[in-house]
Amino acid sequence: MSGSNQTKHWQALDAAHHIHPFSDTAALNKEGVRVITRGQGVYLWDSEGRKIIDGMSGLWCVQVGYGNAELAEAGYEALKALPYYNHFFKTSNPWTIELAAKLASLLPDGHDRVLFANSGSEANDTALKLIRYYWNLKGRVDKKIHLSRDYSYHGVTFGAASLSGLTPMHPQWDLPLPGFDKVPAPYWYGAREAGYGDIEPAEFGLRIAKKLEEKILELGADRVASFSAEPVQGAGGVIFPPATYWHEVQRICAKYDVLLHLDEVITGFGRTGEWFGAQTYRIAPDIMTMAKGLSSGYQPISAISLGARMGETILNANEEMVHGFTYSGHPVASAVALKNLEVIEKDGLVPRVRSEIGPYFQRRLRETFEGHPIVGEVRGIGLLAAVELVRDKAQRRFFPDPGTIGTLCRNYCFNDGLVSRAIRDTMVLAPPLVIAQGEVEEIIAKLKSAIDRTARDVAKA
Ligand code: PXG
Repeated sequence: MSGSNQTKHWQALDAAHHIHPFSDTAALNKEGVRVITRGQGVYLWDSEGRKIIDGMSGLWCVQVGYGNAELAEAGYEALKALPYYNHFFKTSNPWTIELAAKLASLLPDGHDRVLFANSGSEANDTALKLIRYYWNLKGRVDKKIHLSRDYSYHGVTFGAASLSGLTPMHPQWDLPLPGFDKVPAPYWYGAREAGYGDIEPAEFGLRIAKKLEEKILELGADRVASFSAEPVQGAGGVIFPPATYWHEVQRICAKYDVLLHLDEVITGFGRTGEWFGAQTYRIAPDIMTMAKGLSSGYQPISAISLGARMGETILNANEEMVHGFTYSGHPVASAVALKNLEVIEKDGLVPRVRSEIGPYFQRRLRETFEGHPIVGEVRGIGLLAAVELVRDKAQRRFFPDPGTIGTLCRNYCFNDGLVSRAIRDTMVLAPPLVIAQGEVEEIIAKLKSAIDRTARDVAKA
């Protein structure tokens, strides 16, 4: 079959049999999907042979880039030796044991114990269950409410979607479940439109943290089990908290005995220039969840780590913990994740993001876009960045009908061979940690061309 006929064949089969996540599949079927067949480094190729630069590391996960032979070989070796076994029957396997120990050496102080699952959503549901279990073991059986933030993304299973603050995730499924409540996000750029006036970031950080305290007092501290948050909010718009925020949030959680659950699914494994966002923002969580970059997305695997307080309580419960998946600590996924952590360490990817490519990426984005007439803000840290498109730069006013302009710009990027994400009207980048300077320049040039074309369309409208 010729390339083009092959593509049409796959598109027809996909349209006939495959329902896509977060898509209007019927509308997509009319357009035809793009079939991705190969990846190497920061590049992808589709079935028509078109080369695409991936500014998103897949879905914020391919830390070491595509086509890493060491990870592939580690997976193959484990597949040959032990393609499957579980941890239920008083058993373990070498790869999962080594992975747990390696993680414990990298995680924040006190996080010596981990459980495994297969996705970020499963990790977050597991975390919610462990939080409930902890309070039940402590006899604090009224502590049942899980707090989280507007614009947060924690996954799609019943618990994780209930925890998520992106409201479009709820109505189709009658969510959130009872026992979930939200507080505002520390989204400083949106503060003026949200009615906070001309507030400085430091003051805004404290004001938003105070909203958490007010919510705890409103519900009653004896009923609030936990506060869940991403160190930097990813899928909700790449929202970086003001410098004052995390210190105050931790003071409040400690004061009212509310467990702090940190969702490091996007921020983990070098994205912000430290192993974890917890280190970048000096956060000491009670429980942490991670996925994505744990295996660079090469295998589905996630983890939940317990700080000393939860770890000791749960370990000393003297009863069976009735939880676990068939694939918890899968040998092949563990082998690949372990090799991934070794590669990140051996190739110095975390210090590279902290002091070389991260600062370069951030500086070039600011130089290129800060003066642009439709760019309101360029924000970022490490290899995570957002370029917010706005109608009125001086007044920090957004475009009407959020998402329209962002989608237009995203389509220009895509047609020009750049994968970027539009979240409402914010263009988002999170490239692989192995990206070279020349590749950063390629992403920036393509994004600039897309934003210029978007600005021309806006001017014409
Ligand atoms: N927590 C965070 C912070 C995430 O970003 C999850 C949990 C859930 O992980 P799983 O593995 O269950 O998908 C995520 C996932 C997007 C996008 O469009 C983001 C995610 C997933 C899919 C799409 O930005 N993040």
